[in-house]
Amino acid sequence: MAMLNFEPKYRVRGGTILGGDLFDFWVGPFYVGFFGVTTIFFSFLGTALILYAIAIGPTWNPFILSINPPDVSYGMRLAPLQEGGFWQWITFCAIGAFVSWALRQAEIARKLGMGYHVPVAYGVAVLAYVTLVVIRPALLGAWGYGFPYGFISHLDWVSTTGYTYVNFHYNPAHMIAISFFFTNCFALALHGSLVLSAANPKPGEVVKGSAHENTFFRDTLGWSIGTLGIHRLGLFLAMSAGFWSAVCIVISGPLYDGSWPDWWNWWLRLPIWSD
Ligand code: 07D
Ligand code: 07D
Repeated sequence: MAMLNFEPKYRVRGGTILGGDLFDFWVGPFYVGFFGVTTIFFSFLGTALILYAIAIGPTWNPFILSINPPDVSYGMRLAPLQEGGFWQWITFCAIGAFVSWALRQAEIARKLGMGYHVPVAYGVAVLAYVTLVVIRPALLGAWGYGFPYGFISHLDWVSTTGYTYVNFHYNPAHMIAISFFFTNCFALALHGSLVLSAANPKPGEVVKGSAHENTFFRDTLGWSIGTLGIHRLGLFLAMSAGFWSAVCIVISGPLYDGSWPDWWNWWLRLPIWSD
């Protein structure tokens, strides 16, 4: 596998988090490392379990197949494989693979002397997943509250869970999460379009840089967030979207199990306008 010209300089052994120099090597362009090995282990085992569970199940139809969590009557106990046990072991492997992947990112960042921004950002997605399949089910007392693994069945779960609280749009943390998702999309559209407009001109025209980009925004709005600033903002918006998503679902049930529209009655009861 050909190396890019800067790679030999950076691909040096040492600085691992775990495993010393045992797996401190590269296969083609991929760094292996201890956590690369655990990622492969958990993802292969998890995928094999998914395929086996589907194979002995009723259908391969992607619109119907679903690997379901155990019935709530099992509480937090282990269930037989075909009654939710597959879901439990697949969840175990998924968390093993996602955490291994985050640690592999951290190890590579450490070896290169970089910040840990990437694993921290990815960690928020993992937190959202763990909230859905471990933290909230544990707080409610049963694995059965986790979401099923199927293309359509997990959408049904979102819908059913949403309607359990009458109208999920009234969940204030859901509002905050959605606003962060929308703002994140808006920021990336502005950033992507700005960089392309400056750095990717028509053939024969001069490539422009951050001076042009900053001037564009200062001319338009009177202020530019700057080249580093836009990336800080993007990271903040994206992590906040995932974080508030985890909050919106973990409070639904464990903290508040009424109807979300009713939750807003405190607003109507404020002394300023209520008799
Ligand atoms: C583009 C990065 C690439 C990742 C992709 C996903 C798999 C699953 C499954 C063999 C943005 C790869 C998919 C490896 C293979 C089997 C059984 C990320 C990008 C392309 N969902 N969801 C999808 C997952 C939840 C919801 C699509 C995963 C929650 C809604 C895909 C998880 C809730 C809609 C998918 C997860 C929820 C989807 C596209 C985990 C709230 C859609 C995903 C591990 C978060 C959309 C048919 C995408 C769709 C969709 C995967 C969790 C809601 C199959 C892996 C329970 C409302 N989800 N999802 O582009 O078309 O993500 O569904 O938590 O409308 Mg989902
Ligand atoms: C959980 C994914 C983690 C993924 C990981 C990586 C692989 C490997 C390999 C590609 C969090 C997986 C990687 C498998 C792939 C290769 C090679 C991401 C996760 C670790 N909602 N709602 C949200 C909106 C309604 C409801 C979140 C909008 C209805 C419930 C977000 C609308 C009702 C839940 C959101 C809307 C309802 C949510 C999802 C509009 C249904 C949740 C994003 C416009 C009737 C979920 C933590 C997220 C949540 C959630 C948006 C409508 C119910 C803020 C825009 C009114 C029950 N909704 N929603 O969390 O918060 O991503 O989950 O109508 O549980 Mg909602």
